[in-house]
Amino acid sequence: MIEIFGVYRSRALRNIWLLEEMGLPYRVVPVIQAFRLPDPLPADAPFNTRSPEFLAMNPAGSIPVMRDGDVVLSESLAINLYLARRYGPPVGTNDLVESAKFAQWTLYAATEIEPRSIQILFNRVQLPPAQRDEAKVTEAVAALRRPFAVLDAALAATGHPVGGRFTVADIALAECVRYCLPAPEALEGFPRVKAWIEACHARPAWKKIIAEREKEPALS
Ligand SMILES: N[C@@H](CCC(=O)N[C@@H](CS)C(=O)NCC(=O)O)C(=O)O
Repeated sequence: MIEIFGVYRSRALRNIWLLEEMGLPYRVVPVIQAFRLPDPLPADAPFNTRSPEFLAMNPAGSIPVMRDGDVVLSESLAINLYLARRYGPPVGTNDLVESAKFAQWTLYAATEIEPRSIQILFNRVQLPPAQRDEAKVTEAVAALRRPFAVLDAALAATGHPVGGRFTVADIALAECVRYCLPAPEALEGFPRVKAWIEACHARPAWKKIIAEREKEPALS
């Protein structure tokens, strides 16, 4: 069975979402972020991103990690591209060109959207109020206008970025766009992006994993 090492309140959510959408059997092995523990190092600390056993799988010390038989991978988006190619349609693909398009949109999400949208998440939600900087939100909203215009145009034909159906590309983009939702103004002027992210979050697989996520203690 495919194993995802991580927690729902992390980028492991991208992998869990994909596995649910693909209907593949999997289990989540809880590995918590070290920064959430007072002391991650003692032998009796919960399994965390500084545990020697975890560092042996991913020396970078970050979740998620995936194990599928002999294949061990880190980097959430690389894991999803692997699963999409390995297990195929309809959420993945066996086709080389479609695979390349999945990679194109995944890299666009990771490089053009996530670095900005995560600033919104940090500065509107995750940082302690005294450390939040609203100027960083304003800057991120402005910087997202170009990538959101690109995505809005790409959604015009079929409502999806690739293949006219829900795929791994939707997951990569939706998980990076989600971080900007605490600033609704970021989506003003991009009606297709707004309708698309709402449709992504109306999917049964999403609702199921979010219910699991809610059971975990919130990040503070
Ligand atoms: N680019 C990596 C980022 C992984 C990452 O930053 N993971 C965070 C949780 S979302 C983490 O493990 N932080 C814990 C730590 O740094 O100790 C990916 O997409 O997998």
